[in-house]
Amino acid sequence: MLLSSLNSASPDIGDAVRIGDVTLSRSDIVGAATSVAERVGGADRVAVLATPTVPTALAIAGCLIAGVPVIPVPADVGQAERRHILTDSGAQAWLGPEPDHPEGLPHIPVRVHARSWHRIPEPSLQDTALIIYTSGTTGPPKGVQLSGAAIAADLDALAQAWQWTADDTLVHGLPLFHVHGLVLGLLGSLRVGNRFVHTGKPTPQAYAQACSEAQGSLFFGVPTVWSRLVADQAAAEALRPARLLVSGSAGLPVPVFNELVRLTGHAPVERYGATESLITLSTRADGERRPGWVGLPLAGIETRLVDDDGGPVPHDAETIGRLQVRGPTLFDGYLNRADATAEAFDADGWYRTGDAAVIDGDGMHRIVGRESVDLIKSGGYRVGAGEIETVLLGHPGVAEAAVVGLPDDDLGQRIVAFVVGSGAGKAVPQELIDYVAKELSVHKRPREVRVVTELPRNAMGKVLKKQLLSQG
Ligand code: MLC
Ligand code: AMP
Repeated sequence: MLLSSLNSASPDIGDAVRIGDVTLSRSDIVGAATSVAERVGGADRVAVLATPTVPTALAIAGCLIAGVPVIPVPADVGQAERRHILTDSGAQAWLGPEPDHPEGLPHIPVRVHARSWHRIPEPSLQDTALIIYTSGTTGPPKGVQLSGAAIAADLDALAQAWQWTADDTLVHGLPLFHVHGLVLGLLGSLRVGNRFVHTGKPTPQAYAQACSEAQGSLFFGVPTVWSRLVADQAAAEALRPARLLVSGSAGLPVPVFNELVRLTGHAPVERYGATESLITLSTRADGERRPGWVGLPLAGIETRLVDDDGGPVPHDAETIGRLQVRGPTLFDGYLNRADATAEAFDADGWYRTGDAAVIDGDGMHRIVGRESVDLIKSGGYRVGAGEIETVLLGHPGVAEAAVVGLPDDDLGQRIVAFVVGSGAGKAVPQELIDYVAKELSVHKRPREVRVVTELPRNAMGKVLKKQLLSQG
């Protein structure tokens, strides 16, 4: 059973899940999620507008109990991205939080106070549990199909690496539509059986409060969350009683690591992964936590570094190679995209992560960058330059567009669009930012638009993005 703490043998606890100011006991979750499962049991696929709320948690838990694949839709999704996700996934209904724009699909509300105690036959763990949409370098986001078995294997390996037990209280304020907040945070808690607190937003004050008032022990954050925390000395010091701080989704800057040690007394655990592979590398609760390094493979995971010709790369902590991973946590392909799936794997089942890394003689890994400049990580969100460029080109004021991620102290990378205006309309930076926020997701909006007279191009007409990056 994927959400094993929801089995009938588990003791009840009064505050198993707290999201915002709503608290549910374990029996509340079992009863309400089973009621959801009974109502959606016949569906092939449903979408959930994944706001950080109790209806989202119950909708997703209910689908997992029923064996109905669920598509978590970003809470801040815009219209073009929403239409793409719904059409591509074939979702039959919205379950849980009501969308402003249902796009013609029926909406099934979650009844938070409904209770059912029926035993529903357990779905096979081999079946697709979640389809999470994630950006590539070009084109619209792709649906990553994750089985219950992959999720279970990952959560069990993480529990081992972090000494994560039912005695923990896990705290985070991350979105519930990506791996970090949803799979690790919410589903991890429902598997391990620990208390789960979602703070709504991942602010320093909310984390400090959850540590003192809810006795939070295990805290998750993307690097932006940790850098904002260390900028607030009182909030950071309030995390001293915690057991473990975990960072992931993007590289944690070494100065932030050092400030966390100084202010909270905790050397953070850093872990690495992707939607397609789930988390594959981590430092350990009982092992070395080295600033700038993401640790060792989790139980059951193999990694390797290859050069441009596919040959081996020495593990000397210096020679950079392309990182590939293999193991039970990998996805089952992109939905409707056999071409992209074939490109992602080699013949022996190694997943090409697209990240460049080094490995030292002890097997410790350091991520040094991405192979493509067109995949941007901003605030821990993965954003494809191509999808933003396509949207910008659909605006009447834009003739040409090139999007890059420039270094940013707060967000890691800041999405910057260089545009050439067209005669047909006017390219007004704020208007273009709002346009992207409305079409894609609010978090994919460029933070800055620079209107230029021409884009640097090579003789073939290809935009020289490295030249744009140097204008950071
Ligand atoms: C601003 N806003 C706009 C807007 N400009 N709204 C509409 N149109 C515009 N033009 C509003 C937003 O709606 C929001 O409102 C507010 O401004 C701030 O939004 P933001 O700028 O996006 O928030 P910010 O504070 O910068 O967010 C930082 C952050 C966030 C760290 C909280 O980036 C975040 O949650 N990141 C986590 C990403 C994550 O979980 N990634 C994991 C991927 S899985 P309001 O008031 O409604 O908020 C993965 C695997 C792994 O990577 O390894 O983990
Ligand atoms: P996503 O699919 O959103 O999970 O993004 C996956 C990508 O995030 C990876 O391919 C990496 O580029 C990046 N990533 C995740 N964790 C880390 C980390 N700890 N350090 C550096 N990059 C990371």
